[in-house]
Amino acid sequence: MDKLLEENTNTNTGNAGGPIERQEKSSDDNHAKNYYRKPYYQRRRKFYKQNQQQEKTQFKKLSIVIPLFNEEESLNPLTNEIRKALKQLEMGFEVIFVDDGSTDGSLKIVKDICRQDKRFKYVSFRKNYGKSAALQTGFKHVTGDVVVTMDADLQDDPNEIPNLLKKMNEGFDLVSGWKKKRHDPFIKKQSSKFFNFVTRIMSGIKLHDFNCGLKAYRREVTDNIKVYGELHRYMPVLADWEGFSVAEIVVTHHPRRYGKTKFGISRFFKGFVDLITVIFSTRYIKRPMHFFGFFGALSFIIGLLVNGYLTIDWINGKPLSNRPMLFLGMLLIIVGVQLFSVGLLGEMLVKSSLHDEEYIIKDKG
Ligand SMILES: Nc1nc2c(ncn2[C@@H]2O[C@H](COP(=O)(O)OP(=O)(O)O)[C@@H](O)[C@H]2O)c(=O)[nH]1
Ligand SMILES: [Mg+2]
Repeated sequence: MDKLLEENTNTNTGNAGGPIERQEKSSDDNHAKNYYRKPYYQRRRKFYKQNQQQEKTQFKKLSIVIPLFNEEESLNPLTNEIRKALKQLEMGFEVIFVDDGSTDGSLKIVKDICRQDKRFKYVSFRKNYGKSAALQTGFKHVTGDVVVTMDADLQDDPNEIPNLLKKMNEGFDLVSGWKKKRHDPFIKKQSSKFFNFVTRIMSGIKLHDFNCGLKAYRREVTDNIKVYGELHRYMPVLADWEGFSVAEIVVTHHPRRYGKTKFGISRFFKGFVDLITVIFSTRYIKRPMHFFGFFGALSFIIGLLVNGYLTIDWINGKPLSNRPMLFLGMLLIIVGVQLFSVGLLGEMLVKSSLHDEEYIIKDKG
């Protein structure tokens, strides 16, 4: 709060007392006196409120993308909660439901909602393609300049949306929710902790909760990031590595009210394979030689040293017939050469398929 206060005063240099003093003097003298009789914390609150108002205007339109799969009971309450939560937000919004081949009555309910309120839209897949596909398709249809994603199962709270946007106003490109107090089964909470720990270590990004459904993105982020497979878990990683700034805020999380979870342990482990994909595709896709070349050369050199040592022994008269190390040396040399060749091939592929538009340009003069 202090920071906000400071910023506000700074923007009004040349006006010794800051914006409030100027405003009071120019209006009513009595009012000004009363104003300064108010306790300091109340003045601060007014200051803060003014600041909030200013902050709200940074974005023009909000797009909410909601991927859903068999969530028929949750959809109507969710719609009402969103409407209620966004009333206080003085900006236009749209909601895009992405129905992913639901087999219950979800699609019908979504259609009804969209018919009654034109701010709600939907996209429906013929079959189930997965949450990442749904998000990617939702992102393609957004028209706002800020995009929020949330789950359809009422576990994410739409009242957190203004808080996400407030954090975005600080200049971040992606703000992720952190379900600090999480209402899910024990096994899920623990496996998720492990998943977050590994992702944190491997990606180097210091987030507590990578896989929170509730996230806010600048439109530029959703336009530029391709999410497929099960990569929706790694949106902050993908964004960070494309140079976007990422932050996290604590959000409330509710227990599941209706239906059941779609993410069991099996889907969870698929996520780890995806982590390797993410790391490789973001870090090394443009320079495969750095990965394959490094390990190839390392393996080749160790193999060469092992076999060199054996050769010296052989020259000194020790027979090689009972030296299993020989196989190790040969293996390391062969694997080394192969890895190196894969790196070279990769490098050739990158060179022949490089397009300018793959780099995200922030600004042009
Ligand atoms: N589009 C789409 N959404 C899905 C799929 N699986 C789950 N979801 C949605 O993703 C959100 C989170 O799923 P949920 O099962 O609650 O996962 P959990 O919160 O991790 O237990 C909910 O809105 C689901 O409807 C899917 O295959 N496709
Ligand atoms: Mg859920």
